Amino acid sequence: MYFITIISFVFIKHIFAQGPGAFEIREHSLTRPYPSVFSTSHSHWYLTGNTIVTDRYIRLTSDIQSKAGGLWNTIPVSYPDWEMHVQFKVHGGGTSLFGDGFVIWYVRDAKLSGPVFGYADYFNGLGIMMDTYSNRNDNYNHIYPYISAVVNNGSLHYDNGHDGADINIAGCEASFRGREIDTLVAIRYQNNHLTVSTDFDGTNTWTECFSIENIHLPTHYYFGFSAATGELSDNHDIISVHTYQLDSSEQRQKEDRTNIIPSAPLAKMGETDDNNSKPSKWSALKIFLLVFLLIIICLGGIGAFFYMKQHRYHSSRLY
Ligand SMILES: [Ca+2]
Repeated sequence: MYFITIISFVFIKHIFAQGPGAFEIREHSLTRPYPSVFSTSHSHWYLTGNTIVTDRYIRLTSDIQSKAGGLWNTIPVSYPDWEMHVQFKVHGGGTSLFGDGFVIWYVRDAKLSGPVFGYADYFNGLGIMMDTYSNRNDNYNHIYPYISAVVNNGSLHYDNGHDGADINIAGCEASFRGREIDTLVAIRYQNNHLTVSTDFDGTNTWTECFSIENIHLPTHYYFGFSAATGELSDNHDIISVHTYQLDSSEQRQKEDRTNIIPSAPLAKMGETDDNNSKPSKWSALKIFLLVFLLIIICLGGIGAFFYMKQHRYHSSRLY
């Protein structure tokens, strides 16, 4: 069994390993067997809250109500462009009610706790929200689990009651919960371009979830993970983390990126409908305009017909 595990890890790593311009950063990665020490000055990883470690997984929360936990890297990221592959597992006893999900963070302040999936609200940085439960009662046109991105400069409130819908900048439906096979998510940040991809089918191929340009993130933030349960619960397990430094342009290497304020100037907050639902909105508007145009043309045609008839009647009376 142990042998199979090692083989599978080598396989995963081999398949997803990056090209010649990328190399794995050991300090920002975490694989089995996990280090025997966490949360010490010698460790690159720090545990918060209810997180527990076994030989098979790092469990941010167990399938128990009102738990919260975190897993935080202690070494800031000094390179501007990176890609992170996370193998995780979200599962539990609930069949229709479960929650709430977990978040992959790239933030200024590590190890904090709070109401946003166990992390602090009004955070500085990037959150990739792996949300398994919709807290909203109002209309929304995608199903959960749902992956979304939030870029925050410390001024935005993440409203759990609305799944952060008003500040999400991109998202996709993502059926990652309760899978028997490995579930993986990849986050790539290069040249201010953020791409999130998934592999939930064990095919060893990435499927793009979303890709957005003009995302500004500084260096020297921290990677981390957090999860929380409330009335609903689930096991939120991190299995492995592989982080790669990517090729950066000369300009990006030279510039001081430590003071960049996290921002997504071109992203439209709140427009996180997935690709399947966006066209339906537009097509509804298009259909309305088309019907409106047809009615105008019909009315015009009918008007012209009666005008012509009337004109002919008057004309015929002249003879
Ligand atoms: Ca939610």
